[in-house]
Amino acid sequence: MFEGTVLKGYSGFYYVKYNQQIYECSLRGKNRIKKIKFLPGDKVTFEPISQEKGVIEDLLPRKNELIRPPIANVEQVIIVSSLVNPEPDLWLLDRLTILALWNDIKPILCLNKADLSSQEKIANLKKIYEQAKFKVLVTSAKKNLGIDDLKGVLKDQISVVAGASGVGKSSILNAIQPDLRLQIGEVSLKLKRGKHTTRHVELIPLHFGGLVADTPGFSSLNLPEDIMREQLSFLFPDFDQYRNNCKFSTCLHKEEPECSVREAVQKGELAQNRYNNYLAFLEEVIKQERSY
Ligand SMILES: Nc1nc2c(ncn2[C@@H]2O[C@H](COP(=O)(O)OP(=O)(O)O)[C@@H](O)[C@H]2O)c(=O)[nH]1
Ligand SMILES: [Mg+2]
Ligand SMILES: [Zn+2]
Repeated sequence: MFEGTVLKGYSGFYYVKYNQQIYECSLRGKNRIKKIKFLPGDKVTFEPISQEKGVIEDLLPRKNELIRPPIANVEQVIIVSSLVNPEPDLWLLDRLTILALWNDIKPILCLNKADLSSQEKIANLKKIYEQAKFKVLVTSAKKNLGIDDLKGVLKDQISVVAGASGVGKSSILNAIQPDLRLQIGEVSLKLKRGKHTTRHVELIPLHFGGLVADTPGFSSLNLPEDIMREQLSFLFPDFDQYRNNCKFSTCLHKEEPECSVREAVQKGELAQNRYNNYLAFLEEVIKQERSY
């Protein structure tokens, strides 16, 4: 019996990676009967029946499970934003960091198209997000800058690449591994129209070790359903050093007196855009709580 990782499911088969080999696996009757759905990223035990075929035996426990894209055991999400064309969407960026942290996934920021950006802009964004304790990479897929750093981050991990359309997600992955030949510059009309096409999700093995999924982004950008208003600010790691100094332990950092977070924003110690997004998300969380 081998232990492998599911890369994708496709017309009734699952493709399971074990060492450098990929096995086309079918399911045992019991798994079919129980209607177990295996996801890319799942660890499974399987019985090889030839050099390239096998039968899946059991699903091993999942560390986490993303719904959109449907992938299990994701360790980190590479949140890609371009510095220019399109301009950084900090609302989306902050939202993706929240979704990642809530699912116990490490967010890593990748600021791409550095070849088109001023140094000030890069330094400014780096400062804001490093203060929030995120690792920030600066890349140019076009000029092959920062690609080795990104390889170092992806090595031996299960990663998902997320971010708006056109920021360079596929270009970056092609720069990392040219034989991937992912399509560049495509804007999916179907997705734009909001049709619920089940998009094919797969984990791609990297030559240097590690698996990565190129996705159109987290297509469902709803905030986590089960999050409570008091929990939100804990998903803003840059607030950590201030939060404990607020007068009220229940402070939501909104209108309460002697709020240390708000004071830090006023003094310019915390980024205004982070705080604005926090307030916007807080409103949403409160509305969501009420609807239950
Ligand atoms: N100047 C510049 N253009 C880039 C860079 N990375 C990607 N692009 C361009 O941005 C567009 C969108 O790239 P793509 O990889 O398809 O973005 P995706 O939608 O996030 O996968 C394409 O025209 C790319 O050639 C970069 O580092 N610098
Ligand atoms: Mg793409
Ligand atoms: Zn406060």
